[in-house]
Amino acid sequence: MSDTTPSLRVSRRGFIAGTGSIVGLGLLGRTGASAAPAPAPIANGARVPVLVIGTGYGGSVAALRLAQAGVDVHMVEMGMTWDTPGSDGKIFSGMTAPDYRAYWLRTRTKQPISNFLGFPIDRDVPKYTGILDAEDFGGILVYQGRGVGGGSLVNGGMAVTPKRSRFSAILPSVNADEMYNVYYPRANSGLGVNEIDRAWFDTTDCYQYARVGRKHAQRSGFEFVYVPNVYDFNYMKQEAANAVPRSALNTEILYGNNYGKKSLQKTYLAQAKATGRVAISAQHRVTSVSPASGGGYTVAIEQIDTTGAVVANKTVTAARVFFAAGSVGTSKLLVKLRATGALPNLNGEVGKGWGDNGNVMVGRANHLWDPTGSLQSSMPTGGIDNWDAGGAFAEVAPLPTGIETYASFYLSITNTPHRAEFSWNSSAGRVDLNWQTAWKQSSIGMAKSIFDKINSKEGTIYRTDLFGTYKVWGDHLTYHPLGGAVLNKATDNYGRLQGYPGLYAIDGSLIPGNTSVNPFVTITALAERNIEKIIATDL
Ligand code: FAE
Repeated sequence: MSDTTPSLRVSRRGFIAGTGSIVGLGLLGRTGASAAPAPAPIANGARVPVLVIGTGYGGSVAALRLAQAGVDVHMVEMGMTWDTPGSDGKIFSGMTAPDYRAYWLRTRTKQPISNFLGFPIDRDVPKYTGILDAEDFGGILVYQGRGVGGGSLVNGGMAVTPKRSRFSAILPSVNADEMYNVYYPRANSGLGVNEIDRAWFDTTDCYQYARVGRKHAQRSGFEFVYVPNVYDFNYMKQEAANAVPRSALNTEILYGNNYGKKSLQKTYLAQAKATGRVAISAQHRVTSVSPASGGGYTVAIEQIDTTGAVVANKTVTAARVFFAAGSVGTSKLLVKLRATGALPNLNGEVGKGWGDNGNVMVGRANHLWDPTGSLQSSMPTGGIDNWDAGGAFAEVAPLPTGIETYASFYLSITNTPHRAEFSWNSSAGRVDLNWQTAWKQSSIGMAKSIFDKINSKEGTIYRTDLFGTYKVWGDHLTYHPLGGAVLNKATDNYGRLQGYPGLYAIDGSLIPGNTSVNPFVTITALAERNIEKIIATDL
C-alpha cells in the first residue's frame, strides 16, 4: 500500500468524488489531493467483457488469471480502496481505539469481544463506510471485510491447508489429487504464505501466549500444530527489535494492518493491476444482474459515498459476470435476483448449504504463575487439533490488550452439522437467514472436548467476562461464512451458475459450510482450479 502506486491516485479521486461526509473532507484537507490524473470509475452505459463483483479472494484470483489470459476485467467493490492515510498518517484505525474507519455503516462499534472484566467496551463512532462489517442476521452476527481486498484486509492471516484426509468431506465433488498437487500450492504461492521461525517462536515475548497455549494443549495430550500466515514474519521480527513501525505487535488486526500483512492488495490484486487489464471501481455496489436483450448481462450498480448514501446509479453490460461478493454477498444477490424475477431460472439450491464453519470463541483464566504476556502478536501461529476425536480445531488466539491478562483465548472451528438457508423476505425487501442460535450448542460441545480437559488438567476455569456478564462462550458470531451457492449443486462442478451461461460464483459461497480449518486458502485454491477450467473451456 505504497503512497506512490497508481491505485492510490485512482482511489483518492474516487474518494473525493464519492465523499459527502465531514469526516472525509477533513481527511482530504489534511492529506491533500493528488495532482496526477486518475482513471475514472466505471461509467454508466459501459460495456465490459468481464465484470467481477467483489475484490476478496475469489474475485482477485479470477481477475488475475483472466487478465493473464488476455481478458479485460472490471472489478466492482462496495467498500473503500484503503490506500489513503488519515490525519494520524495511518490508513487503518488502531484496535484499542476504533474510530470512523473501523466499522461498516454503524454508529456504535460491535466488537467480537464485547466486554472486559464484565464491562462493555463498545463505543460510538461516526457512520462511515469502514472496513469491518458486523452483519446481523438475527441469529448470528457475520463479520466480513469491506474494501478492495475483502476479508484479507481484516483477517488474522492464518493460511491453513486442510489435512488431506479431511478434504473429501469439505468438497466431495473435487479431485483431491489435483487440489493438493496443483491448486493448494498455487494458492499458497500466490498469497505469499510464510511460516514462523520456530526458534524465534520459542523465545520471543510476543508469542508467550501461544507457547502457553502449546504447553497446556500438549500436557492434556492434544496435538499442537503450527499454522502458516500471510503476515510477513521477517517484518514482525523487525517490529520486535523496534526497527520498523509496529502493526502485529501494536495490536492491529480487525480494523486493518498498517504494515506487515500481505493482504490481497499486495499479492493477487497487485499482480492483476500490473497486467494493465484490470480496473477496480471502489464504493460501487452491485444491486442487480439480469440477461441483456442483446446478449450478456445488464448489471445495476449504485455508487455510494462514505455515509453509504447513493450518489449515482449506473447500468453497465457485461458479457460475463463473476459473483465474488463473499458467501453472504453472493448468496444475498442470487437469492434476491431469483425471487424478484431478474434471474428466475437459478435453481433451488441457491441460498442453501450455508454454515458458520462452526466458529465459537472462549477464554480460560490461567494461574498467576502462567502469564500470557502483555505484548502479544495479533497474528495467530498455532492451533490445537482435536478434529478426529472431538470435532474441533482451536486456533490459539491472541488477546492483545497491552496488559497482562493471564488469559488464554481461542477461536474454535468445529464440525457442526447445521446448515442454514437464505430466503427472500418480500414484505421487508431483504434477504433473511434462518440460522438458529441453539445450533451453536453442538459447536460448544466440540470445543469443550478440548477445553474441559485442559481446564481439568491445569486446574483452571473459563473466563466469564469477555462476551457479557457471566457468559463463557462467544457463540453469537462467525468470521467464516461459507456456502449459499454450493459447488456442484447451485453451480456445476466449476462454479458455472445453473441456468445462465456466462454467470459464475467463485468465492466462499461455493463451499458447503465448513472447511475444518480457517477457510481462505481453500477459497483461493478452489478459485484457482475453477478459473483455469473456465478460461480453458468458456473463453
Ligand atoms: P470476501 O473476502 O468477503 O470478499 C467479498 C468482497 O465483496 C468484499 O470486499 C465485499 O465488500 C464485496 N461485496 C459484497 N457485496 C457486494 C456488492 N453487492 N457489490 C460490490 N461488492 C460487494 O469473499 N480466514 C482464514 O483463512 N484465516 C484467518 O485468519 C481468518 N481470519 C478472519 C478474521 C476476521 C475478522 C474475518 C472477518 C474473517 C477471517 N477469515 C479468515 C475469513 C476470510 O477472510 C474469508 O473466508 C474470506 O475473506 C472470504 O473470501 P471471499 O472471496 O469469499
